[in-house]
Amino acid sequence: MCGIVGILGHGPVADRLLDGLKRLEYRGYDSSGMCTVHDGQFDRRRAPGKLANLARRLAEDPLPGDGGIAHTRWATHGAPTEDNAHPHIVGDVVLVHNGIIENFKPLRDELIAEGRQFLSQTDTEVVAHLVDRELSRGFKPKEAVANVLPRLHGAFALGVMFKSEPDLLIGARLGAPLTVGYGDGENFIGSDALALAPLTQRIAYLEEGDWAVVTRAHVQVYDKNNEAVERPIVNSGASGQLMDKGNHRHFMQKEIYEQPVVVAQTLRSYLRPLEEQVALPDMEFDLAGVERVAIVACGTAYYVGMIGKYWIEQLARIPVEIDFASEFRYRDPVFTPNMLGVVISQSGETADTLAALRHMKESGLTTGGIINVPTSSMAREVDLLLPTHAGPEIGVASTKAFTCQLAVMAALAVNLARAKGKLTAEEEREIVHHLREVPEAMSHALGHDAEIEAIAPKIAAARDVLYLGRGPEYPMALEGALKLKEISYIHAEGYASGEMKHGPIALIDDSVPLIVIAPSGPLFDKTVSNMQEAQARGAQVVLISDAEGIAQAGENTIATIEMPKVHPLIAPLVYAVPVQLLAYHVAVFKGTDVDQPRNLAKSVTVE
Ligand code: HGA
Repeated sequence: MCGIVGILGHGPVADRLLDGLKRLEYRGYDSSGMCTVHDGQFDRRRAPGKLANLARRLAEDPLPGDGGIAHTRWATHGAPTEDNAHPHIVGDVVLVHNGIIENFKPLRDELIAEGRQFLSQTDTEVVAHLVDRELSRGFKPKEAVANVLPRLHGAFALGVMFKSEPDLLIGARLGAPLTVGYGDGENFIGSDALALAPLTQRIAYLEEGDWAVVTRAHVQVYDKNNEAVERPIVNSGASGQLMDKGNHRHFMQKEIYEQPVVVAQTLRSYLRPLEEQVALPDMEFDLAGVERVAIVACGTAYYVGMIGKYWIEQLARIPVEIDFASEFRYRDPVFTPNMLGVVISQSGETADTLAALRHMKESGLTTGGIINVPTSSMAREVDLLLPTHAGPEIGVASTKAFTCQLAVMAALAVNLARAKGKLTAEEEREIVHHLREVPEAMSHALGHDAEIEAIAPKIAAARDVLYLGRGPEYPMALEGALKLKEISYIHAEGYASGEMKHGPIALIDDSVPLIVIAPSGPLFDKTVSNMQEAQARGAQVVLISDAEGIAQAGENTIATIEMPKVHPLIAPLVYAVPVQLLAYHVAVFKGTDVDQPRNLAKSVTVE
């Protein structure tokens, strides 16, 4: 979600700022802007919509200056118009912001009462006014920012520059990520290391409450108490190449196709082939003592948590509760002794999940995190980091991060089961064997791409689509519905197949496609009965199953998608592939913006 880049450079910076914004594009945004400081002036270009609009404006009216800040905005306060786009200029101050200033209303009222005029509907503009007010009270830029930061409630990453001090760039973070990049006589700030990759590999990650005073020659970081602190400068290892789609039409398609490789990569770090065991990174606590697990996540990652509940309860016999991160704190959950808190997040920055993690830590829970970005806030704050190795995920709709999270969740479930004495060595060997089959089974599933593409037009015409599944395939049904909603804008719902007759069956007629996810196995017959109840009422069924299941129940469907026969434990990883491909092809058929669907952001850094 939204991105910040700031450069104090030698020579013009507009092209490099634009390149940095392109690298942050994957996060989702709905307007963008850039401002440089030169010859004692601010010079700004902003544009609603895609970065191409800003690029066009810059081409028509180039932006000189060797220092500046730039921003992609995902609107939270005020429509995505040019006036609301960042950077915001007030007097001597220009500012970009990611996050939400929760107390902006009283601050705005206070400033308006003093006669200040606002030019946007954003919460952000109050910050620019507050800093400007400190300047007009005689404070120097650095003191002005230091005075303002404690007044801001909520979450923010900020970049601030000053007309009167062109060699000064101040960055600050609280609840939203920000990094400082160290160059050769140039320095930078950016939302992540990817944004800065072509500029520098030398990165310092700001900690919560930190702010950094950056000049071309020097960087000084202060903590939330305004004490000067050192933050380690690390080699980011981020590629300077612009992410490319290879031979694929969209990043989402590329990422769906990468799954056999990245899931294998992820599993490799959790499987010990010689011992035929599943292992976790070293940890300072004993999983044998875990008596309850609380899983917290949002969106697609939440469905990983739901599948994790099936696996952990079944294998380790430990009760698991699962919450949407945005609900977790507010329902005032009951924590019991020896509870393990687990967060799941691709970016490791999702604001709700991060807040939930902190709540668990403050409540004394030991925490683990299944996270894709190892340098993220969550990765740094959990007691036990369980990394996924999906590589950067650019498509806004999560695909490969989802299946890698499932792979890690399986490893966690098996480790808990072993620690609790619920799994024999033989049983674990068998699970290792099945987990090692996943990449090949996923490749097999990808082999059905053309058939799935051929089904897409039948789904694309629908107004509503239902997905059904039972057991761990129920969360898969939810995930299928979410994928379709996200990228094709078709209303879709996932249901536990047995729940159909308790309500949604009323929706069924021959205009509502029903996608049934039903590998053959212990739950198959029951799911098929539910499917047939719907067929009796005209439902147009697409059955996703294996050869055995299709032979048994594939009649009277509008299409079947055949998956390899796999062990129930790994079925969610394999069945994710057709579910993703179906959503993808429907979206392509409809001509939507697959990689950056409307209104969505990749890493949701506001609560
Ligand atoms: N709240 C601010 C910034 C939102 C954001 O993080 N954008 O990416 C606004 O609405 O402008």
